[in-house]
Amino acid sequence: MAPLEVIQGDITTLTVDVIVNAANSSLAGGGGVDGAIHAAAGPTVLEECRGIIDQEGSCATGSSVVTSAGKLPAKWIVHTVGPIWERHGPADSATLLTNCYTSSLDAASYVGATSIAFSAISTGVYGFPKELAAPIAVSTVATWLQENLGDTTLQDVTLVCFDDDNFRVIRQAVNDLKHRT
Ligand code: AR6
Repeated sequence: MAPLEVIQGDITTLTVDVIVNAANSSLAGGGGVDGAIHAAAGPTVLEECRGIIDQEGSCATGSSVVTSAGKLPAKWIVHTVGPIWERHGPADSATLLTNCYTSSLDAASYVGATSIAFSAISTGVYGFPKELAAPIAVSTVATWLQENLGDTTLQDVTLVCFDDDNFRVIRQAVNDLKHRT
């Protein structure tokens, strides 16, 4: 199984094939990690996002699209649209967050990426409780890797935590998974 690593830091600085952005359904840019990624990547990425929206319409929650990464050290950005906790509620939010991780891994694998780094989707402005999002992120990635072993280019998956709380709960979720398997 590909190693699953947890680090604390700024996802825009990472030299990996794919970074995963916590986007919105109109791919219009925004605050949080989305704002940081677009600021560092430069205007070409936003232009690509506009082209995708013009062609395909707005992105469904849980889905992911790929663009180039502009001035970032990464090769591609996967933009995924996380659930809004207050709007979708606990059960649908859990399913939709699972879909975000799965569709991002599918997209990264499709373009032939060998490494991918995730931001903690929906755990900022979108209000998904971090302690509930962490085990979903970890178990979804672990399950996807098990199911796609031998069939994917992906070798390294990193969960990037910006804040201390996510770093704590995501490391805890990885430890819990290790003790269960
Ligand atoms: N590197 C890694 N993680 C980061 C960084 C960074 N540079 N900056 C923030 N985070 P959020 P959401 C973490 O709000 O909840 C945007 O406006 C942060 O600590 O960025 O999915 C979009 O346009 C948090 O844990 O994304 C959407 O409208 C995590 O990123 C909306 O916010 C996600 O927080 C999406 O909300």
